[in-house]
Amino acid sequence: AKIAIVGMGYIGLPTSIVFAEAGYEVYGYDVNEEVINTLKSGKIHIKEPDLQQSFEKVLNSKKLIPTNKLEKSDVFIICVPTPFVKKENKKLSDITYVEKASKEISPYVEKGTLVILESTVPPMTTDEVVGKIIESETNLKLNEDFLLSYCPERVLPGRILYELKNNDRIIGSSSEKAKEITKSLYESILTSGKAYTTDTHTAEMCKLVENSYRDVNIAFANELSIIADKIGINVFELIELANRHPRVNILKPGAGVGGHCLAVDPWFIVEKFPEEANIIRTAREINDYKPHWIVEKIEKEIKEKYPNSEKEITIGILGLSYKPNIDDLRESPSIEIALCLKEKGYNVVGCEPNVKKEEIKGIKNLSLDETLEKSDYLVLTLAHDEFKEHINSIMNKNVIDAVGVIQH
Ligand code: SAJ
Repeated sequence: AKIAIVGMGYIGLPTSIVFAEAGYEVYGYDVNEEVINTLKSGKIHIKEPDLQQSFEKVLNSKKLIPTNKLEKSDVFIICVPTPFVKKENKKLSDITYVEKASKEISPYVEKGTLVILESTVPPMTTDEVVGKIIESETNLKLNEDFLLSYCPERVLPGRILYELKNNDRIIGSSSEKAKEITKSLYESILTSGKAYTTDTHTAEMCKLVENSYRDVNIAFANELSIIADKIGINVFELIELANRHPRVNILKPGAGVGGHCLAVDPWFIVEKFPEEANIIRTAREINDYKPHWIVEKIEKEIKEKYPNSEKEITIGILGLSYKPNIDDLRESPSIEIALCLKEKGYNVVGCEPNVKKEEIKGIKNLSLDETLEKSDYLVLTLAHDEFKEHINSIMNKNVIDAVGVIQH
């Protein structure tokens, strides 16, 4: 069968590779000509372990064909990004790319074509938006003429190829036939993972619920960290001890929650159900507040310690990415802390060993040694391996440990 994958990003490209490896004739489509030219020249444009090698194989065997022209295909898989727009303190989904992709494929959708949406979307987008667009562009009827499924991606960057083959997949559709075909399609790329089918709305919610579940649980830990600080006890010790109970498993508090998933997806539920999604919204607010709480705490400590020269001191932020040992800076709470302190007039330097750039968002990115030398005050925002290895030199300074690396 012929498969066209729409969007050659972090999800679309690896997905095309695994379908090509499974023997399908795969067309990797993107509107961005530069991306397609890079791929045609044999190079991938994203950073992910083992991807280049696997890509070369399927490109050379002509199983995967990068293209910026769509054509007829048995299956279309939409893997375009869903950005967000900030409104007040909320984040609203922007499904323009999903809508555009639906329009773009419509001229090639025929009787019997299967369309699969993988992008993260608010509930009631698959049939109600994608389905409707294709219906109105083609005069074909959803389920009677063409088929449509939702099959959200669930992979962790850094482990994409492994997780594409080994994570279970959830497939939602309003047609039994679509469920069946989509299931066998994904089963052909799964090794230990299994494919489960359900209705469309359950599958859409499933993706959002997974990330909201984690976000809510981290918010609980972050709330505890603020309460523990008021009492004057160590939250990491508190959680370690509470987790000794057989049915308690509290996650780790930190500098806040970053990345393009946990810090965004829960808002897609709140957006549709503002009256009902209270825990989900509050969790987002707590996690978004955490970096600001850390800023308030540093300010207070510095004012007490250096009453006359507070703005002359330099604060070093240890870790600028969004989680340990990665180079991804999206929605990073550490950057929020750095920028906030800078705006308040402090000298701020950063240390992000996973990003080889001299400056990150206007913050100087120094080596650990330089940061230790220059800073009067440190905020340990991430448990990067390099920081753990040098924890003794870090402890010699005034330091706020937001992630519990320093043993209690
Ligand atoms: N964090 C904490 N405390 C913890 C765990 C995490 O503060 O105990 C913070 C991290 O430092 C980071 C943020 O949460 O700032 C998110 O990190 P993460 O490792 O929890 O998740 P992501 O955003 O890298 O990837 C998530 C994954 N979802 C789940 O684990 C439910 C991944 O499987 C999804 O595919 C991905 O979102 C996605 O694309 O949606």
